[in-house]
Amino acid sequence: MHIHRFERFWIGVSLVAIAIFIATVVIGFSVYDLRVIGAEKTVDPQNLQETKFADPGVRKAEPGSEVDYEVYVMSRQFMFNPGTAEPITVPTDAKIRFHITSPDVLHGFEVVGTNLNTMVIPGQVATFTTRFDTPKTYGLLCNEYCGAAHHVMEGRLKVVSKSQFNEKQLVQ
Ligand SMILES: [Cu+2]
Repeated sequence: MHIHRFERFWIGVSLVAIAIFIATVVIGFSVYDLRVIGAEKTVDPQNLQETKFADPGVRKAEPGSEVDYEVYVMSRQFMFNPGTAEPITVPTDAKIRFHITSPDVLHGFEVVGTNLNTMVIPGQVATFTTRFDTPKTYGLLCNEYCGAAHHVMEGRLKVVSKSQFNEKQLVQ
């Protein structure tokens, strides 16, 4: 069978492109510590008032927990609560677990300049655990189109030193 050399060329290009796509996934997971955000926890997005998302914010983890603080964030059109009106404030050198959900539509939650980035799907709780070594204020971005004011949906994550962190501001 004769294959025209241009056709052969473009078949080659598409095979290389497919190989690159597969390689980005494999390298991302093996070298850059990419993880699939766990969607093992589900909630009823109509009934979040019965969950900890009714009173979102930073909480001290239960005694015996593997983390130090738990952060509950509600992503809604078009704000992060907390995050937008007031920053999410967490200390350095602590294991922090984020739980993020949405009562309305699909959002994104990206901590700018880090690899912390998740989709926020109504009915599912996106969870990830992290630790910050140095005090710094990060931007938060919604990176999934969520409606007319999506482009203004942003917030701040403030990492303060352990000594400056005021536990009185925690959600009880
Ligand atoms: Cu958005």
